[in-house]
Amino acid sequence: MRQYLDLMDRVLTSGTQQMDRTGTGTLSVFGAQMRFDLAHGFPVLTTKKLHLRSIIIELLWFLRGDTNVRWLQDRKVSIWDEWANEQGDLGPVYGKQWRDWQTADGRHIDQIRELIEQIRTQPASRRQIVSAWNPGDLHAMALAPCHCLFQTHVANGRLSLQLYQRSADIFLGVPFNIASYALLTHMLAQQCGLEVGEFVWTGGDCHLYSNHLDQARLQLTRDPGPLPRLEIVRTPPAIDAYEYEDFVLHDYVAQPHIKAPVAV
Ligand code: THF
Repeated sequence: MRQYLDLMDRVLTSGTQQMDRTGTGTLSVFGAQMRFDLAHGFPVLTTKKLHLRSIIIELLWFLRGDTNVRWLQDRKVSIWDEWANEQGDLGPVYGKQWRDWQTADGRHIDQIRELIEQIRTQPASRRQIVSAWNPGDLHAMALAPCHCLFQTHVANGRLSLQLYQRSADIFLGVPFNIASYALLTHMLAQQCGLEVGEFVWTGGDCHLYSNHLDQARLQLTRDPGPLPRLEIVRTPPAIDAYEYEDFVLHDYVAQPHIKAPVAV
């Protein structure tokens, strides 16, 4: 995860000061890319302990097509609470767009089901895309999608995935987002009978919030360790049939957690 620390260092040393939507203030650079070969280990931070349980549960929640935080709260995951209304709703965010995108002429599109179908039947297709960025629905979302589009690619029996993240909270969110999409790549590959290839992360506005700078400097004093290995202990019958217990991370050794406040 040296690449992650390099990006963090680049934002700290060459970022420009910006006032952002949340009023916190950031240092920001535009445009960055990181590549992780998933065959070489699972890309989770070792320079700060990550709460992988929240990441797994959140991804299962997206794949359920769920956009209400109750299911997360029942499983003690609170990372979406700040944005929900009194009923727990977030509006038509990721889960809705992934599993039930509604068109103007009244059709419902399950992008994840169609993606898997396409990977299985047309692996050379260059249209393996899932978009959470639905301009007609943005006004009704509690938060516009940060990780807004991904594309998959099959070569030599390996499935790779590239994410475009328009807005990247480098200290808090990005470690979650990398682990989440790496996990999704493993699940899609398993469902399609493929090995995992690369996860490519592409960021738009990459920023460090002004109240994360000391934490970032502390993290930069630490050296990354070896990556853990992800095992999925069974092959569930469908992409939305995975359970938390199906995932086992072997040899995850990380340095102590570093606390930071989330900008809402
Ligand atoms: N808003 C902001 N400002 N940053 C984000 O990363 C972000 N997201 C999602 C939506 N809005 C965002 C929410 N994802 C944490 C992690 C991810 C989140 C929100 C919060 C967080 O507080 N992490 C702590 C505690 C972890 C835990 O409770 O399990 C951490 O130290 O990692 C990015 O998609």
